[in-house]
Amino acid sequence: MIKLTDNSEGNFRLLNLTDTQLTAGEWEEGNPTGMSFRETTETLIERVSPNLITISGDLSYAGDFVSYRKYADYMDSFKIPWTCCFGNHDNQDGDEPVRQVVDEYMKHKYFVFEKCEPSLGNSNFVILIEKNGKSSEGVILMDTHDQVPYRLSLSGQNRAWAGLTKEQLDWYEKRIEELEKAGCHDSTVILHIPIHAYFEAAKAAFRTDGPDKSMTIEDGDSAEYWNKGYEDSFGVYHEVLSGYPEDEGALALMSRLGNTKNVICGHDHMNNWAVKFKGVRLIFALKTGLGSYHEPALNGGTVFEIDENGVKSVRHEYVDISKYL
Ligand SMILES: [Mn+2]
Repeated sequence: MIKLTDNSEGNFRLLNLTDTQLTAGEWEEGNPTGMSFRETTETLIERVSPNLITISGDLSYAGDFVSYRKYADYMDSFKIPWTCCFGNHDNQDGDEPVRQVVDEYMKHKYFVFEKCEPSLGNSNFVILIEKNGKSSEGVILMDTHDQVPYRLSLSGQNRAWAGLTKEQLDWYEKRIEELEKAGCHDSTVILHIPIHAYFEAAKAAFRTDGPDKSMTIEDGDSAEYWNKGYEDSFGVYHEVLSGYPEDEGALALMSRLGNTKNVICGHDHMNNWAVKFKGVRLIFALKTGLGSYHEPALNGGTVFEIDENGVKSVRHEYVDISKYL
């Protein structure tokens, strides 16, 4: 467990970025995709003054070492602790290229990371935030891998998006025990591919049976848009959910242990809804920059305000990058 200490008066702010998917060429001067990412990141850092920046996967594409190195040099230049979990694109060529990236990143002064048992994947670790002498928040990063073989489904596919394994859920349970022992009763899980409960949460909170392209950000902010009991949700649902097709049991475990109150994932670039479901707020991170497929209005980052007792609030911070379109 890594500890981050903050003794300032205000909140500890965690800024999450996601699905930047930058190639080496997009880091070149004048490239609009790279510039949209940099302007978004710099605007958010100035606006939010984060104490920690997390990236919920898909930084680049496996094997694009030039891009990964430029990324780390860039993030380190802000002199703010930063970290990431890996997404399906980071993992798409197996473990070896990801491990090379980790070794390179660990040479960077502000990169916060702890290697894990290799069978769990490449990014499973905990950051404990200590605020004014109190263990206030556990930030648990977990690796959701890439794809796994899956029985032939009706759609004719024999692969599915991967998710958390049984071994990772056992690991998670032990980490929660450690957090509780340290006096920390609030945690946030950061991963790339949504856990299965997102499917159930969408069914419960939305009136539509699937994505609603006509839904606006303002609709999401309005209590009337949501089903009864889900009025404090926000964000939009513009894309069919993609995750492991069966329940891995993650939400049941989180609910039973009662420590994790927030889960944030990336992966779907055009969903950024946040729905509190069975005691846990399930959040799709707001995408950062124009890398890969995107909806230009859905750009920015997600901010967690944290005090001595854990996460007080979560919001998306939108940044206008229409000039790069
Ligand atoms: Mn992605």
